[in-house]
Amino acid sequence: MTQKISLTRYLVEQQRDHGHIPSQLRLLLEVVARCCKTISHAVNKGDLGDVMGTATSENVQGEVQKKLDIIANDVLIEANEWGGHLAAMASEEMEGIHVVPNRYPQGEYLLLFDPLDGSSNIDINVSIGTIFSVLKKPEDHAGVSEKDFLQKGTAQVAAGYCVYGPQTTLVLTVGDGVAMFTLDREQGSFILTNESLRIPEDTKEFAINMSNMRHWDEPVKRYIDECLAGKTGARKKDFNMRWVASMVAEVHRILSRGGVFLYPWDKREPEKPGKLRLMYEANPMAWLVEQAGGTATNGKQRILDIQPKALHERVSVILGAKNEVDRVTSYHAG
Ligand code: AHM
Ligand code: MG
Repeated sequence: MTQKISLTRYLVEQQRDHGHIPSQLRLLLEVVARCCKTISHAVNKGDLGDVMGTATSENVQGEVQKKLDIIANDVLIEANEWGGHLAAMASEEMEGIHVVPNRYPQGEYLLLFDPLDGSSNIDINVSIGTIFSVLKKPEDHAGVSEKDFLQKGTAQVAAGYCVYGPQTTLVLTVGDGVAMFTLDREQGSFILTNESLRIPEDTKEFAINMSNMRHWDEPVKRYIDECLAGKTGARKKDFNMRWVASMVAEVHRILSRGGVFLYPWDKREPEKPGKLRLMYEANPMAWLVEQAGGTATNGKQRILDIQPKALHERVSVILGAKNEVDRVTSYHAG
């Protein structure tokens, strides 16, 4: 029988072989994985638990929060406060940062997350997920502030997501490829199911919210028009389209079988650079995609090179198959 490799064993062996998962980072990743298990259980309860529906609050983006948004956020905050591995946390669901309380030791890492991405899918039993990004707190001063979080995506030391779908799957990078773990519910642990995910450079599958077509900018319109023209058009091949409305599920499909995903800037809210958030949605996903051989840009620039100016900053996102992303990006340059 092939031996099952648990997440813990994977992290220990990665440290032994390559030395890029120090013990505090390993603790952090194990705590996040444990949170994902707890969130997965809550999601699975559905109408049988008091988890469905809308809460009475709004988040900092002015979006109505779902009960599960709040539950997932609380799970991540509570589990990560006391371990001594973190200095502070930031979340899509909180306006400011959450500094580790004085009664606990302060660690050297910063954790950012979207506790439950794809909230509009919660009540209809479609895949949703948790996205996370880990940074190191700058060492040149004591204490921690929001400014310490404003680091480029290239500074991430770990990033990943957990998708709550037909299976619960954790996908992780620490800068040495992308590994995938599937939750074994009987054992209660994440088991390595793919140690090196790769995104083919070409694809015939794109993902974009087509209902926004009339708001798009010219380069995006040109790219999608060419895909839709199929075999007889400029691309000389037929394309397929998918839109789950959960970025986690979209990126998971791309890491599993290829494709390209776009949530571009559009004219609905021209003063905002896009819908998705740079620091806890785009950056972790961009790093995962690059680590799997894909590309991620905002149409003009590599996402990981963008200097964040604010915690909840938004960004235009084009990611996935290298040749497709390069093509859309070149249309913007033209
Ligand atoms: P959320 O973080 O509030 O769930 O919003 C992000 C989600 C992404 O997962 C997804 O790509 C997008 O919003 C879906 O947007 P749309 O409603 O245009 O389909
Ligand atoms: Mg989100």
